Amino acid sequence: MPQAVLYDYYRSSAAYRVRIALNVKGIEYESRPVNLLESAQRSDDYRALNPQGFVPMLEIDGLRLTQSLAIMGYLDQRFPTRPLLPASADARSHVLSLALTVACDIHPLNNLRVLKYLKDELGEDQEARDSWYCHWVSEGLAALEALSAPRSGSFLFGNNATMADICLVPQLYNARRFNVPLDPYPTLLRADENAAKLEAFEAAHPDRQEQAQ
Ligand SMILES: N[C@@H](CCC(=O)N[C@@H](CS)C(=O)NCC(=O)O)C(=O)O
Repeated sequence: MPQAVLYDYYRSSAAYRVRIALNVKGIEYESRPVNLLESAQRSDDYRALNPQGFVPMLEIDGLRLTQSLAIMGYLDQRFPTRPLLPASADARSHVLSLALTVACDIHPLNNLRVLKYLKDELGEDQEARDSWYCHWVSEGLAALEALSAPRSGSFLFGNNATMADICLVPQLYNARRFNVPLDPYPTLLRADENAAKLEAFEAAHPDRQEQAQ
């Protein structure tokens, strides 16, 4: 097994994705906390490693990998057992489109730096910021529900957890923190409930991380 170091923050949903993927692959790793609330991601030391100033970043195989979906793609190719994506071109494209709906269309609008900009630069109050969050997350989750429902099973695609569920679970964790109503999304809730029964997902939960203690 390779030595792996994850630059991590327990409540970062992008880092949470990578924790799940590492667990699915059975890769032990050292979690190296980057405290986002203290802006450690913007420190010169961290930016020297990752100029974008984001977590997650994974050091593995002598490489320094960034972007959670690219990291998961690397892990999937390098450790093909327990695949994160289906084999057929059709199913693979479908699962990736679900994962990207979360990672590209929902998550970036609600990132810490965006919420901070609304507050610090545009002077938006808590109510306006919560409304922004709720609007974009709800719109995105509604799209994800509609896209995933026809081919869903216990999980977003069929009966095995995939990269789509790995993106979904952290996003729902985040949505609950902001009290976004989730009842309109039965497919998403079913997948989330089934994923919570899997050790790989459970062990990656923010509450289970040392930083949460
Ligand atoms: N597209 C990136 C997003 C990474 C990202 O947005 N990370 C957030 C935490 S979830 C972050 O580091 N934010 C720092 C900031 O907003 O200043 C990925 O999937 O890895």
